[in-house]
Amino acid sequence: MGLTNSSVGIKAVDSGLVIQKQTPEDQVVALAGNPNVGKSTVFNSLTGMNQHTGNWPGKTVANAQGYCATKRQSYVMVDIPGTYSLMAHSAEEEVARNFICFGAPDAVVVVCDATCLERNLNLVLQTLEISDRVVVCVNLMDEAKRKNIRIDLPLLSQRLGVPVVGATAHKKKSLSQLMEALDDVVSDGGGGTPLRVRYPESIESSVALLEPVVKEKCGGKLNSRWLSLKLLDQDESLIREINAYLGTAFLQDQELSDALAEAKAQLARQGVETGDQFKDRIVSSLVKSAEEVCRGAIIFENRQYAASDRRLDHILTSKLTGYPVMLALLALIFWLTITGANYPSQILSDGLFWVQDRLTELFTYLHAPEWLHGVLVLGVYRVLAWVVSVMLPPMAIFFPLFTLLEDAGYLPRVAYNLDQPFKKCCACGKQALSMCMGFGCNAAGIIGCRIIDSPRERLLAILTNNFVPCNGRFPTLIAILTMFFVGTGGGALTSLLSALLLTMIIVLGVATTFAVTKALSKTLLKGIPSSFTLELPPYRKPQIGRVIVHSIFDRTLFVLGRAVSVAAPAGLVIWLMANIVIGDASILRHCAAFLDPFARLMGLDGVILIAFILGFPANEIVVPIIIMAYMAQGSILELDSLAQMKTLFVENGWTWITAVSMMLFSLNHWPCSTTLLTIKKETGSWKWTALAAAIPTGVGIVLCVVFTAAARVFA
Ligand SMILES: Nc1nc2c(ncn2[C@@H]2O[C@H](COP(=O)(O)OP(=O)(O)OP(=O)(O)O)[C@@H](O)[C@H]2O)c(=O)[nH]1
Ligand SMILES: [Mg+2]
Repeated sequence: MGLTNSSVGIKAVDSGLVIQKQTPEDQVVALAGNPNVGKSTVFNSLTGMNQHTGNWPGKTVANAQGYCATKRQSYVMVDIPGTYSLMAHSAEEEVARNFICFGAPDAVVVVCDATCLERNLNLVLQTLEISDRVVVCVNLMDEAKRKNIRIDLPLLSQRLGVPVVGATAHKKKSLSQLMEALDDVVSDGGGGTPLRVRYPESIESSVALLEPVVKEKCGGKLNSRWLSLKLLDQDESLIREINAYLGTAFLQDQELSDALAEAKAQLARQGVETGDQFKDRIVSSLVKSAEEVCRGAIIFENRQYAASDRRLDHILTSKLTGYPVMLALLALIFWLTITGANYPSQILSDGLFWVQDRLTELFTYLHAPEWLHGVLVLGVYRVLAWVVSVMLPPMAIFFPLFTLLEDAGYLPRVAYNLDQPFKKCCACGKQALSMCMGFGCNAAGIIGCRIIDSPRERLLAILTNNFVPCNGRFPTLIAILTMFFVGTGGGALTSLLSALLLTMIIVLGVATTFAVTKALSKTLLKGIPSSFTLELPPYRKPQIGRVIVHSIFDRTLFVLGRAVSVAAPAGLVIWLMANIVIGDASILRHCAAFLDPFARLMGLDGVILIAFILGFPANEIVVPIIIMAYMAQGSILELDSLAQMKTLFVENGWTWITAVSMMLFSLNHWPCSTTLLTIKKETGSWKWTALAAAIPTGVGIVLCVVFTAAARVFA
């Protein structure tokens, strides 16, 4: 599509990884493989780390390292992005290729999908061209068994000349064979003679001509046969990397240039053009070799195994049912979240506010000064208590549910459904995936945009990611919806209404994403959409136990940690602002009064607007700030239920118009500081970062002003 990274001012993705060994004896092992075969799951099982996993291709976009050891050897494992081939096409494929080719790993584990092994062998065969120290890990053996696929691992190992082991990645025990094979490979090279693909005679003879010179010039730093093939292949980005790796003098060497010209001339004489024709022959030889390796070693006892997947796909992605099912699932998740969160929220809030009373008693007993009680208990503690009791339960329910859908393989179906509308906006269907990741955290969504190959489309996705609310904003939306539109009485019916309204808000967010994407691609980021093929991976049974444990312990604890690190200091600052009086009012009041006239135009008030501004470090603290500001001058001193919160808001002049405007602005305003820093990192440009803040803020202001004006006319 003609736009380069530099023409839209977006930074190319670099792997950003410097391998750090714990001891000099550590062996560096690359975990390579096609997308979505379980590399990160193997990595997590071996290292105890928590790389993002889920059932769709393209989650890992940058290298990550972790450590593990056997009785014989210690390792640095490197989890790299998935790639179908070492002839990289996209940014994250380049990251993978560069690490395998130039990262000098001591060994490479190629993780394969047992249910489509033949296709995975393409990468195995290409890796064998670079390194002898390879172990093939046939993962997803449980899925293969379920689908009645029998695999003769010893026969495959014999044919490939390297160890081939089976695994079921999330069962750590099943990885013991892999580690044994790895120990052998790093200690004595594995013992076998790795299979080398034979290419057509025309190519082989040119390689034979070039290889001796290449061998002499590259000083043994790279495999000379592979390097000769790549020089003939003329893959520009790879040649740039080779040049950088070997030093610029390498390609300028006269003898090498002459030999290369001669080899190309010989190819031409044999009727093979360099470029596409050359590549095609290479690829078809690889495919043929993979076929030969698999012949008789893989037996499909039931070819019909995919039929139920196809039936389900028909329901989830067809024109008639795709969208309704998508909306229904979204509403169901919200309903379960809202209903399920009610009780723990109430229990937590009762408990935490009971502790607040005891703390107050303690301060009184100790005759502590009133301001100290104010700062610590009414400031720091109360904001924390609010964040924990109101924010935590919905997140602890929403995350596992969302992750279960992701693990089962639903996300790529969403991308498939939304591909057409995104194309109509001249964007990429994969934007649906980064958008879904934004539900959890916009910063994560922005990093996820790396799966989009075209820099223009990646930028579109980055600039619009903020239109889906992250988990810092969900609970705010739920609380306001419940207070003002559904009623705080609780019960299944009220939560159903909340869930439906929340679904509508999300649909509005998605619609805004489309509108802004389209506007940008007609103006600042003009271009034609690139075509992409997103694979629909097979449905897999989600790891329910692991998902729940992971969500509760990691994500929830992460949120708690963030609450302590952001909400507590914010509580302190806000309490001070609300209680230090200058002239006739507190600092907070002065600031709020200054912003008030503008905020009123948007249907808000000065306090709400200042809460959004002070909530820049984390969206979670916006509502606590509002509460604190109102309470500093209000009559209510206890606040342990949504009903009381509503009373407080109404006392401060809130109407349904304020509530809607607040939700609109919560959905559409600047991203939090973490997200903006991530945007700066990913785009390498302050200009795009500023735009990423300006666009949603502009949209939010316009929506709020228009809505308020209209509502006041009709109300
Ligand atoms: N049933 C089963 N599921 C597995 C196994 N290994 C991985 N999975 C699931 O397969 C999905 C993909 O796993 P990941 O580890 O994210 O795959 P990846 O190769 O790192 O994917 P990318 O980073 O996107 O290339 C996840 O939903 C895993 O839970 C396995 O052995 N059996
Ligand atoms: Mg991964």
